[in-house]
Amino acid sequence: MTTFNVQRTTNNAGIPVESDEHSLTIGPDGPILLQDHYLIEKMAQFNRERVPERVVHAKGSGAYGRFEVTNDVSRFTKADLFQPDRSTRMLARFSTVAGEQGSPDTWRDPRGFALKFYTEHGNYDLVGNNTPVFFVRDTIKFQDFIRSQKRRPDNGLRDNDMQWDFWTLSPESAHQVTWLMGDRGIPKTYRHMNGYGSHTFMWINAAGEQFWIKYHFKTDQGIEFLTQDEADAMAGQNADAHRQDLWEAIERGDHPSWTLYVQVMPFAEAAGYRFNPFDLTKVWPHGDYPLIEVGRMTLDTNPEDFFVHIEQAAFEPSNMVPGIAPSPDKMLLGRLFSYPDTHRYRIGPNYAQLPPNRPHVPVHSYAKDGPMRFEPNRVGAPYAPNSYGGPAASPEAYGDLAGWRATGDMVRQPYTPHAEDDDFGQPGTMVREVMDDAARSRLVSNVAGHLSDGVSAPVLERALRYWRAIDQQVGDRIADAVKRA
Ligand code: HDE
Repeated sequence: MTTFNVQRTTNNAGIPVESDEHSLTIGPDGPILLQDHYLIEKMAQFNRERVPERVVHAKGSGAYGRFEVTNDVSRFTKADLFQPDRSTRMLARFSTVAGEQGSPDTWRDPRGFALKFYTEHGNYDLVGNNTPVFFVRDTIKFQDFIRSQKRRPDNGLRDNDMQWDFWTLSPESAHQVTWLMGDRGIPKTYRHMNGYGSHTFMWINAAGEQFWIKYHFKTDQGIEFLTQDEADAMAGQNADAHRQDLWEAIERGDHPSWTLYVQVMPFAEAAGYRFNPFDLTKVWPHGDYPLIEVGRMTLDTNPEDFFVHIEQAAFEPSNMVPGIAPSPDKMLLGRLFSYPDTHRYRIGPNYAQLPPNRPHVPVHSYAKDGPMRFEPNRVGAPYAPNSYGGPAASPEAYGDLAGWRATGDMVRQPYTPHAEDDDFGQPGTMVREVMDDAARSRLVSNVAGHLSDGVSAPVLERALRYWRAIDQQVGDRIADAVKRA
């Protein structure tokens, strides 16, 4: 019997292969034979190596880690992962939004901050960004917004005119655009940015009481950013700078961490609050709802295989566990459908069985069959209810209240107005009170640079009005800078 002291190549069926280097031919110079099934397997497999890239957030990086509770918030939620002393394994993926797989990590863009917690009650996915707000407040505008950020159909180029055209025709974008054009629009690395759940969510405690909450993950590495010039230079030098930074930090044992805080609004206060607390273009002032510490997330393990664990990772805001529920945010409600749908298309209907997506608790689902299914359906009978010991639902895990009360006619309308709903108030405050002089000057220069590059006269005029509505002075300075450019 032969004993091997090195591992031997096999084909995908585990059969030893004859050669890694030579195709099967008639004589050394003759034609290649169809019966070289190993060669054919290699070529066919290669042709199928790519799955479609994510339509947004295509370029990303990720790692596994843990989430540890440091403060007792059980009075607000019964969610398993937030109970005192719990430690839960998790996966994080950070990304840019508009760029493709190979695009530079340092393009100005929001960054995705997608988290999957493998809790005792199944997977909890919190699919946020590094900003607490978003460009639009109704799901039906998202596809148009993204098309204005992506490439033109005719020449395949990105186009500042499309971006400003959409933004200035959608004034609800002002808060997110101000954020994007400021220092936070290009983090120094993925480790040096905060993460936000962005939407308002509902928490439910063991007594069935409901709360509205917002998540804030504050980086323990400190917030740092790149200037436009630094980012432009880095895009040429190392398009994967952020991917490399995250990987190398974890490899050398410098595990990045974030402290999680929540803002909590008592359920009944939402109705009378001065602006709509479910509007994704608004933040809740910390003076009204202070940050309450919850725990710490630490990334400690790089993926063994980037494609398997990061490319095939499927985050879905609809993965909520008992103790956590949606709010009436129209963006969140749309996302509950969109993500599982994109996963079925991108990586197949059985995506939940893939290593990064499968829960760490047993699955007793009646779902069965479909392409690439590899877990047997083990529920006794393929239907419910059944008399053969199949699993039964757990209404007690959720309590009587499924959500909130809603009545009214079927309409297509904006949210009911609140006293302070205006689109320019919060970005104005950000420009005047959060930014210092230097940050304001960088904002002016970033916006002027963008507006001086391919924006048509009518769109430019609207953009200057938009900035003057955010802040008259900043708007005037942008107008001057554009004139000088
Ligand atoms: Fe996403 N978004 N999104 N998004 N999003 C996707 O799902 C979508 C929104 C976010 O690392 C897609 O798996 C709609 C807000 C992250 O794998 C897609 C709306 C926030 C990621 C999708 C939004 C996000 C995605 C594309 C409007 C922050 C990357 C691939 C209601 C709170 C996740 C995929 C990862 C990815 C749809 C708006 C964050 C198409 C319809 C707001 C971090 O399903």
